[in-house]
Amino acid sequence: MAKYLVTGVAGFIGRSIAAALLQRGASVRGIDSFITGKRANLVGLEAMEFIEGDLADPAACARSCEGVQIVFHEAALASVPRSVADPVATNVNCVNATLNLLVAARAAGVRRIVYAGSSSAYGDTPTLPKHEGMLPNPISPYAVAKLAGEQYMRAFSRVYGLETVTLRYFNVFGPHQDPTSQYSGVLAIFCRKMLAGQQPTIYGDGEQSRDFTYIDNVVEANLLAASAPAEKVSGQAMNAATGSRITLNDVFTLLCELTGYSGKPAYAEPRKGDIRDSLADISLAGNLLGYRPAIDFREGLRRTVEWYRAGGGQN
Ligand code: UD2
Repeated sequence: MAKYLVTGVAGFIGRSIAAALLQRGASVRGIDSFITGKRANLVGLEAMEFIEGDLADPAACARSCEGVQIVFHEAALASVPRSVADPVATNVNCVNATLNLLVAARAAGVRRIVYAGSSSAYGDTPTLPKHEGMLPNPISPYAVAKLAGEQYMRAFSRVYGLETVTLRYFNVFGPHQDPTSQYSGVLAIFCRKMLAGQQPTIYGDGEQSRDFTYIDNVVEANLLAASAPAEKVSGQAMNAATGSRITLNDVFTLLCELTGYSGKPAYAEPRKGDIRDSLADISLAGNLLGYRPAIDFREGLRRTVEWYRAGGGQN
């Protein structure tokens, strides 16, 4: 059976992919630098070989790719506002790291890399839903960096014949997502705060919308992308999403129901680099991978709230 590498394995998406692979009896190696990953996320992954290392270091990339057939590249410095505050750090950890990994993967004879792209590539174009035929229009340093990684994937597929597949994730959420950083995803922050009876802050008027995607759907998309025929998928980028959207104000109302929070949200200035509306057309991943999101937003949110209520995400 193939050997897999998961980068960013101490992040919530990486750890979820690694857990699914281990469950299927696969041989898995993971790498993380703990810049944003959490050691607590490695609990349950003891069967995995773990390397503590940074992909900005080419030697760490070479070591992690040795003997590997398939890579899931989840490592990144996520967050639009973090990139606005420090665009160079985002570039180092998203662009340089991705290029180093590609070079090492090619040298090691890796067959395929499945790359964590981002819906931020579409930017603030008013057309909804967003489909892969649209011109990218990144408006934050983070979006530029994730898109650059995607373009490198495409180029390595064309030029070197390394199989690459980009999944453009749309606002992934679920158990194991860190709720403690100012740069955390909004649902993780809101779940933690509202369960603790604390007031969440909505940036802007709350009428911005997102196609929030439950983690299990994204894990499934990755497993499908790893095994789909190369002639169909190599060099391609496709949306990995739910295919429906909800405003932050409606998320807040739903979370009041699920958490028992009875206060009002605070409203603050909109964030720089934020986009207004996001909704994916998921037909390409449906056609090329057979991807269908099995868990809808409401069920995903219910499971997520239960995970935080049970004490998840405290460390
Ligand atoms: C972007 C990408 C997403 C992923 C992510 C990684 C888009 C549409 N999505 O997510 O696919 O790559 O970056 O970080 O580009 N907000 C509040 N209060 C808070 C926190 C956030 O109101 O306490 C708002 C925020 O201003 C935004 C929305 O919630 O309008 C979602 O923010 P986010 O940081 O969870 O994710 P986003 O959309 O920047």
